[in-house]
Amino acid sequence: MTQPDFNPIQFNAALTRQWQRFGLRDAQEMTTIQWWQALSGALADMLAAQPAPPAPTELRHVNYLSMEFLIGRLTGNNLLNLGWYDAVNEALAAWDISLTEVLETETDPALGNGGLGRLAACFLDSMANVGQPATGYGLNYQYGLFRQRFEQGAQIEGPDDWQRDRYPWFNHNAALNVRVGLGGKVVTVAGQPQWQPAFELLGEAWDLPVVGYQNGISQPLRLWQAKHAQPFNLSRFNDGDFLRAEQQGIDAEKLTKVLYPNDNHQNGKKLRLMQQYFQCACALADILRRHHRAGRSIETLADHEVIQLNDTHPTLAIPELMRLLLDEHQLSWDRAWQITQHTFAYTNHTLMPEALECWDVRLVRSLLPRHMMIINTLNAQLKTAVTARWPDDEAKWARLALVHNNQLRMANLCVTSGFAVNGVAALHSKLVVQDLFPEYHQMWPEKFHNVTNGITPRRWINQCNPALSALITRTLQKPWLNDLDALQGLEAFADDAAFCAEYRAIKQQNKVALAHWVKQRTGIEIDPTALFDVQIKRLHEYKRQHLSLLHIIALWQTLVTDPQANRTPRVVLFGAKAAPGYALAKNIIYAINKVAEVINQDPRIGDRLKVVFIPDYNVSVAERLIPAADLSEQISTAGKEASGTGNMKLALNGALTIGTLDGANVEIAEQVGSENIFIFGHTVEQVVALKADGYAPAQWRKKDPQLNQVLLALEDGTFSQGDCHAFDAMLQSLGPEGGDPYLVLADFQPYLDAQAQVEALWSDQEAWTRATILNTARCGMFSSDRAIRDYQQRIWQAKR
Ligand code: DL6
Repeated sequence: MTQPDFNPIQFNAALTRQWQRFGLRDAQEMTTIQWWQALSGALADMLAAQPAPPAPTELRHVNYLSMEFLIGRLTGNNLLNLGWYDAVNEALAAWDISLTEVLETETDPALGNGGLGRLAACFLDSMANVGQPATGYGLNYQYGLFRQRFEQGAQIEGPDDWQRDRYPWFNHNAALNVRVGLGGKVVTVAGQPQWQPAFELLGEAWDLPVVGYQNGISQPLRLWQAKHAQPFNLSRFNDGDFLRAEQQGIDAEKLTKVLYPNDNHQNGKKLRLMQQYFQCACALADILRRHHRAGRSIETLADHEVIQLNDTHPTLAIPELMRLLLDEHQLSWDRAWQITQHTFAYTNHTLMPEALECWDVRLVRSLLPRHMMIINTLNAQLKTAVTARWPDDEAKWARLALVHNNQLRMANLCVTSGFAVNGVAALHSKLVVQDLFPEYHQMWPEKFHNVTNGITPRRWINQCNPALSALITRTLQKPWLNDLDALQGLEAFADDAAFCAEYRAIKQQNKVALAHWVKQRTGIEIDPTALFDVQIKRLHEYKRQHLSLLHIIALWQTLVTDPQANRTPRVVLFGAKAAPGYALAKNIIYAINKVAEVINQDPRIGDRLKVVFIPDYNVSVAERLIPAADLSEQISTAGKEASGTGNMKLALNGALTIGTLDGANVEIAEQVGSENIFIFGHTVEQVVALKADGYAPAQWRKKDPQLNQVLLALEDGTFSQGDCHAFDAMLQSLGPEGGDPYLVLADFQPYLDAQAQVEALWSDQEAWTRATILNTARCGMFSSDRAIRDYQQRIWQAKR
């Protein structure tokens, strides 16, 4: 099916209804923000009225459960996917309104922390695009990820009240309300356990449309919002206890108020567990409702529905489905277990021990007593299987148990209960098997898969880099946004002087545009002819933003001591938020900002080196930085980054990667060719060996005078007005006390050598441009359409 054409009459009518709702007499009276509200509301209405194409019945419906969906701005993206961008641009021009300006006023829904949430958004886009029937299930957080600003270099967090004004893309359908119980006890009724919750909440469904690329498909991202189940506790109200009656409602609404701002770290808060269960219970109720509405028996659930768990955060959907099948549908244990096992699939997104979720059993039991009973039975069942296979091996059971030392291990529950487990890049999937679940792999080898992540080319090149997109379309003369492998056709132009000149000119325009924006946003002037060196991702020690900082200081010291040094002018741009409770990460941000202050004001340096930390990094900021980047920093310690997806976005847009053999960098290197990427550093095996030999960072410092000089400058107050303790947290982690767990010092010299290779290639602009074109041409496999097809073939639609 194709997307219906834009209908200007319908659009005008829908738009008129919008400005009339604002109480205005004419469209001309709208402010720019009102234009965005009205335009988005009108488009949402038009979409809702569009007939849905019939869903392919042979495909299982994918229910994508994720606590995070980092969707970014919707209006421009939806206009492009609908194919209505130009027509709306013209329609608005008739009112003398600039569509670009209107789109700039849009809030950026930050309902996620980073990679995991953004991946979920890319996957929804691709499922709509390839015609995979799907519903995304998440939470409608009233406050998204905190807003970040810097005060004297330090990160300060503020609330992100993103839907203070009505969010026009939401469609609320009260008919989808769900009741969710919590707490209470389990009683026996007619010999069967029955849960009597202590209280109930209401789940309201707030849908956002996910629009396929010009194919007429729109599927929901259904975000649940908690409300009190009754407006008041009427008996208390009648007793005159008005405030306490109101309180009941206020507490319920707390549940979906905020997104927990942690990435790769779990902090075990009760409210978070309540959020997780609330999301799962709402989603499960909705899935079963849809299944029954289609006139299907509960027995056939797994034939029609698959539930993909985006990491372990929605694990409670497993015991919830078991509870529904056992207690509400009276299925036998064995049948309920069989259906459950055929329904769930689990994606692992991290190997970091601190991110592997475990919950205190007492807490789980107090909130979900029936679920805990079910989990205990599953644990006993698993113990029988494990002890049959490894008799008398207590250590094995200690690793494999679902419940151990009063801790409920969510990943173990996911692997045991689902039909598939996957990692998110080839290396990561290998380590998932090797380091995380070797015994489970021995028990059920057929469950384990790799699906390398991907990114949607609709947002990550077509929307964010329209000039490059247009050049590609003109050059290839065939559709490529739905078939990213077609980019290979660009290889033939890598030596075509006219094409190279155009490609380079587009990068240059994007850099000039970014430089203007950086000046507006930070007051810092940057030279658009310098090499733009970009590191954008969450702030985490394993991602090693501080390794880049050490390189910056080394560069500055070289330029100061040898003003004639022939070094490439460079602008280093960072974008990153640190979890508010992660003191060390915040100290790294502080250190970067303080170093930047000194370097940017050093008259000896001028434009040869500038450092900019862009505040409040989010999807929209990424859309500006990525098309303008020359160098993409992907420098995590090998074995720590599950995949990365920023690496794919940057390579697709013609930035060359400097990176370790980690996550999807490995596959990027295979695709683009070793001569078009700068790989450095210790490999996974070397990291393991170094640590086994008793890695001592002090020795690395001692044998490397340049490294010592760099660290001394951080220690002696050079960058902190004489304060020798300003960067203690970061420096201690790199020294004997902290033990440098991410091998920053061991990778320092290899990183500097790789940076020297970057400069050498940069000095030959033709060779550089050729390499960047080959990166674009060879990134086809990183389309999330390919990732979704892999999920379909290997997991969701695989023969059972
Ligand atoms: O798979 C998406 C994304 C990967 O690209 C990153 O490498 C990985 O760090 C990230 N993982 C998380 C983990 N959060 N939890 N749990 O965000 O997933």
